[in-house]
This record gives sequence, C-alpha cells and structure tokens, in this order.
Amino acid sequence: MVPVHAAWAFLGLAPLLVLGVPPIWTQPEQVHLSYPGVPGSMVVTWTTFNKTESKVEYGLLGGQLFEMTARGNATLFVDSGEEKRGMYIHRVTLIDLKPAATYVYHCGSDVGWSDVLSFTALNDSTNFSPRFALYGDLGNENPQSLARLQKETQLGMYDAILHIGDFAYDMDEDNARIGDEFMRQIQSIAAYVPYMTCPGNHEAAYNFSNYRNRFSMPGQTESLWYSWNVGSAHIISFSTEVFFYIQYGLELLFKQYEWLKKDLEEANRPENRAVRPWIITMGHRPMYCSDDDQDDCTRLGRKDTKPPAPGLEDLFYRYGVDLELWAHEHTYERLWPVYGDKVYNGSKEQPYVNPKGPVHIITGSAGCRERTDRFNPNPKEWSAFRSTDYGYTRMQVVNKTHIYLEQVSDDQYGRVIDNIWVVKEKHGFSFFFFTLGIDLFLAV
Ligand SMILES: *[C@@H]1O[C@H](CO)[C@@H](O)[C@H](O)[C@H]1NC(C)=O
Ligand SMILES: *[C@@H]1O[C@H](CO)[C@@H](O)[C@H](O)[C@H]1NC(C)=O
Ligand SMILES: *[C@@H]1O[C@H](CO)[C@@H](O)[C@H](O)[C@H]1NC(C)=O
Ligand SMILES: *[C@@H]1O[C@H](CO)[C@@H](O)[C@H](O)[C@H]1NC(C)=O
Ligand SMILES: *[C@@H]1O[C@H](CO)[C@@H](O)[C@H](O)[C@H]1NC(C)=O
Ligand SMILES: CC(=O)N[C@H]1CO[C@H](CO)[C@@H](O)[C@@H]1O
Ligand SMILES: [Fe+2]
Repeated sequence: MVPVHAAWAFLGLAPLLVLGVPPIWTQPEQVHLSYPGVPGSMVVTWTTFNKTESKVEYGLLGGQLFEMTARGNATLFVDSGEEKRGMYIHRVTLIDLKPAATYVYHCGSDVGWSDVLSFTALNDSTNFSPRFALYGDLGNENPQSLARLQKETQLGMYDAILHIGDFAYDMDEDNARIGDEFMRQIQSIAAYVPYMTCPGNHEAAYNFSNYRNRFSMPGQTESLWYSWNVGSAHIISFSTEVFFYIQYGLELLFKQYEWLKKDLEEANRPENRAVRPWIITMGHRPMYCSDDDQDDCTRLGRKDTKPPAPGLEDLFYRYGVDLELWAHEHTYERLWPVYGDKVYNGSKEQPYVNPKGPVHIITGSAGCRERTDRFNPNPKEWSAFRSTDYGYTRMQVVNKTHIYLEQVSDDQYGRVIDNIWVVKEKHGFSFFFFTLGIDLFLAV
C-alpha cells in the first residue's frame, strides 16, 4: 500500500507529468469582438497556431444552435522577436444581424472550436442609449479592475468597451507570449461586447506590429485611427503615438491629421450632426493632466505649446468636439471644460451645462505592473476631480442632449467616486464661438 503522504506527493507531481504534451495548435483562442461600423454587423477575431479555416457558427439566443455559418480569412502574423513566433489571426465578419438581438456563437473550424459565447448586436437607432466601460493601461500583471469588468460585462451592463491604449505590458514581450496571454485574459470581456481600441506607447515595439495585427478596428488603417457611430454619438479613435514615435514615419502624423479633419468635417455636416450631435474622441496620451510627470501632457498641440506638427486642440475645438477621453496617466482626472489652458464653464453653477469648450476625462488606472501614478500637488484651475484609486469609467450616451459619466473605484469595491452629467442643447463650433462671443462682449 502506498503511504498517504506518498500518494499526495504523487498527485502533486501530476501537473508536471503532462508538461511534455503540446497544446492543440488548431484550437481557437484569444477570441474578441469589434464593431466594423456597418449597422447589423460584428467582427469576430481569434488566434490559432496552425493554419485552419476561419468559420463562425451562430444563431439567435433561444433559436437553433449554430444555425448559420460565416466564413472569413486568416493572416499569418510573425512576431519580430528572436523566435519569430508565428500565429494565424482569423477574422470573420457577421452581417445582417438583427439590431439588439442576442446571438450565441462559437468560432474556429472543424479541427477545433472555441467555447460557446454570446453577444448582442448593437441597436442601430440614433435614439439608442449605449452604455460603455472605458479605461486605459490594463496589463497582464496586476490587472486589478479585470474581475469586476468581466462580471459586469457578462451581466450585460455594457454595449461596448473602449480600451484607450496600453495593453498587456507589453504585447511583444517574451516573443509575444505576453500578448497571447493578455488576449486570453480579456476574452471574458472582449468575446461578449465589441472591444474598441486605440494604440498607446506600450504597443510601440516593431512599429506597433502586435497592436496592428491582433485587433480588427473599422477602416483600412490597421486599427490605428478610425471612427464609428452608435446611438447619438460619433466616436473617433486615433493614435497620439504618431506625435511621439516619429521614427516610424512623420508622414503618419500628417496623414492622420488630414483624416481627422475630413472625418470631423463629415460628422459636422448639418444632416449628420442633427442625428449624431455628440462627437467623442479617444486617444491615449492626454492633452492635459496634473500628474507629476506633466511633460507628456502638452505635446499634442495645445494652444500654449509649439508642436512640430499641426496640433489637435484647435482642430477639435473648431469642429466642436464635445468630449475627449484619454488614459496613459495611471490615475483618474476630470477637467472643467477647457480650451487653450483656460476654463470655459457653461456657467459657474453648472459648468457642464452647455460647456463652452470640450470636456476632458483621463482614465488610465485599470491596473498594470507600473501601479498608479502620483499627482502634482498644485493642479491648475482646469482640474476638477482627481483620484489615484484603481478603477475605470462608465459612460452612457443617454440621448441627444445628455451624457452621463461616472468613475468606479476598484480599490473601494466598486464604489462610484465621481459622476457628472454633460448637457448640451446645441453642439458644434458655432455654438462654442457664439457663447464665447457673448462672454467677451459681456466682459467688455
Ligand atoms: C503547427 O504549429 C506549431 C506551433 O506553431 C508548429 O511548430 C508546427 O510546425 C505547425 N504544424 C503545421 C502542420 O503547420
Ligand atoms: C433600439 O433603441 C430604441 C431607443 O431606445 C428603442 O426604441 C428600440 O426599440 C430599440 N430597438 C430594438 C430592436 O430593440
Ligand atoms: C509603420 O507602420 C505604418 C502602418 O502600417 C506604416 O505606414 C509605416 O510605413 C511603418 N513605418 C515603418 C518605418 O516601417
Ligand atoms: C468652473 O466651475 C466650477 C464649479 O462650479 C468652479 O469651482 C470653478 O471655479 C469654475 N471655474 C471658472 C474659471 O469659472
Ligand atoms: C434626455 O435625457 C435626460 C436625462 O435622462 C432627460 O431629462 C431628458 O428629458 C431627455 N431628453 C429627451 C429629449 O428625451
Ligand atoms: C484574400 C482572401 O482570401 N479573401 C477571402 C476571405 O474570405 C472570404 C469568405 O470566405 C472569401 O470570399 C475571400 O476570397
Ligand atoms: Fe501610456
């Protein structure tokens, strides 16, 4: 008879005994969703390590399982690390989805399927009130907000997630195994709602190749900059990193600027702005912040700085951008409406009711190995609320005049530590300019 302690020792070794067995290289993993910008569609993206077909089998919740099949393609992504690890990134676009209907799906091929997952197609009405979770700077190690985000996403609290740059820390590390592990880690969020991204500085390795290859954002820019519509909002995602990594091409900075200008012009056409009055931007490195590493927060062309290229503050102001979402600083900070380093409250009593400049939110404290940042003890007058707690932001674009934002502290077990309503009866530059004109007139 084997003594009891020897049996335990044997069982303890059990995990080691399977170590030599290779994984199933045809098994899908790292499943995530994105919205390609066309009503009634959704893109499913995943990875296999051997080349396989790319299929999604799906059906309406409560209907016949896997009733429909959609096919797509896989691209070979070879990491630029020493091992030159290769993997196949599969992309399948589902079309003709019923707005607001819930679908059950799995992805893969006949040599390996993912778990059974589900999502709800976006409601394509401009009266829809989409709910978002948004954050930046979520890593593999110390991803403090992840469990709460997983549970809330699976409870159906969000219609989309915005990840405002800085993933994994860093996706290219350990020959991109950190990227794989991160994408596995977020599957429990990203396989259920569109996971919309923009690049951050932690994605810079090999010209952002992990970022460009792993995500599937709308448009033809390898996910670097794009825009999409949901409810009464037009959401623009862009790369602040073109201002910093000019070794990858200064022309990218100008290309993006021209694209932004065109996109904003289009969004401002009266017939478009009438149905989607909210213009919201997301980019990784903020234009303003009061963390003690302030140097990063002035280089996007604020009025009081001299950038090497056309700046974004004037552009966004001129086209009446309402809300600017940022991350990078591992803190949460809300600003009073601001332009050119000056506060433009709607009124002293109700600063966010008809604000006369864009509202900025910096939310980069989801959790990563770099922990949280510290604040400068003497913030400027535009700083309205600050927190160094780990957490993330919730946003609801309620209707054409009202947006609600709140900050969740994960340190405080999910307590809401800040909230505002941004109310706007009129949108656009002429509105900023007109009210500003009145202020100047009254000031004379
Ligand atoms: C399957 O993938 C593994 C790991 O990438 C690789 O070593 C192997 O050569 C591949 N086999 C085929 C048939 O592609
Ligand atoms: C989409 O949202 C609008 C506004 O809330 C609602 O009236 C409509 O019924 C929704 N559509 C579906 C298919 O649920
Ligand atoms: C970096 O990637 C972008 C996007 O694919 C590309 O346009 C640019 O030419 C690349 N830069 C270099 C130096 O390869
Ligand atoms: C903006 O509004 C807030 C809240 O009422 C107030 O504390 C702040 O002083 C105002 N700033 C300016 C410059 O009016
Ligand atoms: C928009 O939402 C706000 C907040 O719920 C509400 O007070 C307001 O009446 C709504 N406006 C319209 C036009 O429905
Ligand atoms: C480039 C390429 O292979 N495109 C294919 C992607 O998948 C669709 C759907 O199966 C095909 O029609 C395309 O030819
Ligand atoms: Fe960053």
